[in-house]
Amino acid sequence: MADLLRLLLRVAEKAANVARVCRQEAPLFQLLVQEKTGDDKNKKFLQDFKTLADVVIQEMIRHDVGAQFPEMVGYIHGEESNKFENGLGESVTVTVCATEQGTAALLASVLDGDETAASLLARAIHQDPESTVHAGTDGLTVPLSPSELGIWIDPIDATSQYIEGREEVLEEGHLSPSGLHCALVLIGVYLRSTGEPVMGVINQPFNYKDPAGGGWRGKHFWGVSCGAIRVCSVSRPSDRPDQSKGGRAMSLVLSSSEKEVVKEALASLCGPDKLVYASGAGYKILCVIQGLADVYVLSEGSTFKWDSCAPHALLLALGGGIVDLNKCLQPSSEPDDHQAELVYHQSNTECKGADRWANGGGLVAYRDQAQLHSIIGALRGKV
Ligand code: 2IP
Ligand code: CA
Repeated sequence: MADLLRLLLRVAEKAANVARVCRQEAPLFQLLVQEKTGDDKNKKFLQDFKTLADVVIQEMIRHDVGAQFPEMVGYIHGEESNKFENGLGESVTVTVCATEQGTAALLASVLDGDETAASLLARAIHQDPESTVHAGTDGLTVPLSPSELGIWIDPIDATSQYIEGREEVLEEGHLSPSGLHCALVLIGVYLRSTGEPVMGVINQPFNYKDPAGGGWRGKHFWGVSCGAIRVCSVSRPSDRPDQSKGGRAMSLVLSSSEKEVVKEALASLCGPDKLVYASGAGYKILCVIQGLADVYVLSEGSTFKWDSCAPHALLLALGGGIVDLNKCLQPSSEPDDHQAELVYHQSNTECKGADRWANGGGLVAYRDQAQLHSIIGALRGKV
């Protein structure tokens, strides 16, 4: 299934292009912002944003993966519903058509006849990205077949940062709490039978802005975790000289909306200056993957399967993982209990709308088991 990995890297790059094109055209960007309603609303925000870019990217990934791997059609899920309402109150189902012209015509009906915007978008969707060499994917063998796999897509995670659009210059080795770089394209692959994540691709569309006016460049990350095969485009922390743990207190990344009681318990474990806050569930997990933070703790059920599946595969490939915090806090839970790792194949049947796919017990994303155990120890009986 190394073919699937290469395809996902290519579609994620296409997705990043679409995300960049949508921001480049200011009037187009205004048109794209819509509010979510009803059960699909992420209860965390008073007002959540749904962009046409999100829907279009998700459908493009679904289309491209389904074309190469027909066995996966029906198992490609995402955050967004592809029903879109235009300014006239008409409901349009957004799909990617066989031709660029067909897609442009469909998009024009969503964009109230704005053909310029529709053609721009359709071009980005149908254009193949410049062929890039994905180091490490050649010669990789993944013993899986498409009929065993399902996919979770988050077309743009941290939509609020994407919409706000603040530009930050990223400093090597440092976590930058908010801004456009927090927006990520996340594509995760899981085993239908067990729900275990096996492959993940992350694309950061706004990683670097050319100071000479050449626009934004993205960056991608990938990982495979399948039995004994554990490969990641990011090197293991132990292989990075600057990341050795010798005497260094662990650093934690949290959501700015984290509960006081959790912050207090964690501050007494590693010191208040070791708690940092950042936007985007995917970006926070990426910080753990990159070693910019050791652990991400979230006590609430405000993330979803599409937020965590892709980065979870990278963490597994690095020897870490993502566990359900509530499960770990149960008195019966044993350290090293793999039952607590998040899985991706079953919905919370008692919930409605997006909450059916929430990581309802909160989570801890970690690279190091020992650090996970200290976090659980510090939170037990307090949350
Ligand atoms: C959101 C986004 C938010 C995050 C939330 C996710 O996804 O990543 O930033 O909240 O959990 O579901 P926070 O930043 O407080 O961690 P989206 O932007 O795709 O809705
Ligand atoms: Ca998300």
